[in-house]
Amino acid sequence: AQHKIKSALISVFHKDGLTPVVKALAQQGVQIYSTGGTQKFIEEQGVKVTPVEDITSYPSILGGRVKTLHPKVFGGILNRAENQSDQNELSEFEIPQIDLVIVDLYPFEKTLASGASEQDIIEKIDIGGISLIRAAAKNYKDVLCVSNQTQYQELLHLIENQEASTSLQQRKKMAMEAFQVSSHYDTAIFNYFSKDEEQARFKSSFQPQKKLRYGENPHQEASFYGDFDEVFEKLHGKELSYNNLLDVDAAVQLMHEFKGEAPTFAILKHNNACGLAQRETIAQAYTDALAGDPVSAFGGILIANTEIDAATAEEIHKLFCEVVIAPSFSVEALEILRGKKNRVLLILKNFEPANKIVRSCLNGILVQGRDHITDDAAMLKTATEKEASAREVSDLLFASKICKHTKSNTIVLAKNNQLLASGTGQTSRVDALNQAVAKAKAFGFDLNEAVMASDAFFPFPDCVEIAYNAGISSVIQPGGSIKDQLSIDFCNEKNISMLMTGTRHFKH
Ligand code: 93A
Repeated sequence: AQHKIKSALISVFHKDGLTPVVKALAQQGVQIYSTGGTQKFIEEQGVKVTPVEDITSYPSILGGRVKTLHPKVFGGILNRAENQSDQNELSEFEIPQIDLVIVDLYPFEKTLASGASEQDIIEKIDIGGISLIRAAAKNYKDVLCVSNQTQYQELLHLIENQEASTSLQQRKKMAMEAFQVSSHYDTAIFNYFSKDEEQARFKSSFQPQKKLRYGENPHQEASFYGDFDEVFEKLHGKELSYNNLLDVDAAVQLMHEFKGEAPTFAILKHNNACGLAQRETIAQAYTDALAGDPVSAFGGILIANTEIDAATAEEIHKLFCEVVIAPSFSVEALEILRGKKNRVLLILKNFEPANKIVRSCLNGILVQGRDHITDDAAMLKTATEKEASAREVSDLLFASKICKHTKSNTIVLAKNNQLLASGTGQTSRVDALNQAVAKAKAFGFDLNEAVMASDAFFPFPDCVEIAYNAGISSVIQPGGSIKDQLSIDFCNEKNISMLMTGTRHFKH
């Protein structure tokens, strides 16, 4: 599987960094083929090079659009050394073997970012180069593919220290990196082409306009741009306010994480969950969500992921709440809940979170992609000697879903699929944790064997210390602090488990 490089095809847009590479290749007696500009550059370095036209017997045509796209070039790259008929065809058609391909693609993204004209941007969609990369990477068993400048150091090392020979493992790794380059490149092109459609979608989400009674406070005017009726069917109650809409949005985003799961009920206040539980029945889920913080629940927004039945409605009816959202209500439940004139009842028809999030900023707007990652078991890496139990893993993932939808800095404490308490929107993680612990205790929870989720890493071991003292047995966090080890050491010392997700879930 150790292959010696005997010939190379080099076609690079940026020529910098290439000089030591071609000199080293020449020193090893490697035959170098190259395209127009690259060939000229290599010659200027005093290195012998053969124009690719000598292989193809074709000039570069269409203003350079077609220069390497030729069966003699691709035959030289794609042939299988172990396939006799491939090799016969190489001789029959006088195709030279190519063992190394070096490409630096047309700078599509840079051209786009420079504000160039559409014509210039389209011209910078590399066709030949990307094909060379894909061909060489596909045939990694025989060919080494260098698909970007950052790999030159590694390549130089192979040429100089391994006498220009490569192992299968090295070629396969470079092939993987090549497909990373090609997929990134094509994604950038896709994004460019889908821009118009995206903008149209973006615009339509700003219509129609609905005037609201007022904004966050009565002296602020406000409107909603969007289509409420596409998401909800309103069955009952007063007009939704600006603050209600924000809470309703937070509620459906949060509950989207539990879509299709066992009956789950959440109670939100100020866009954060103050109660959430997953149970066998929706009535039990409501009772255990309410237990999380019966004080905050007053005037809250309630959401269920399954139908609300009469038993649940009877319990809800005892609470003053602003909005109740569910995929459906039983006939009896509706009758009970309609018992309060102002209480808003909403059927959640269909909600898919948008891929873009928009906020005003410095008199302009900030736009970002949605946090579409939900932590799952496959992402978890145990950082400690102690492994989490199956029950703990399930609770950790449950807590992390809530954490993702809670204002940062946040700490979420949970046990047996019940939110015990959270610290929300604090200026330090320690404050968030202390708040959560104090709340859990105030509402009578025993934190022994409970789990802790954090939206971001722990810069110091203080949080795990407080958690341990409160009885927490397992922790989930993204990791990535230079001081991770301090928290891990502490957990090891106290025999508690810590699992890293690698994904931060800030919500500012
Ligand atoms: O226009 S292309 O898509 N057509 C081709 O056949 C082709 N072959 C290589 N662009 C092509 N290339 C690209 O040309 C390479 O990816 C590289 O970026 C550039 C190098 O051209 P030159 O050697 O003439 O500077």
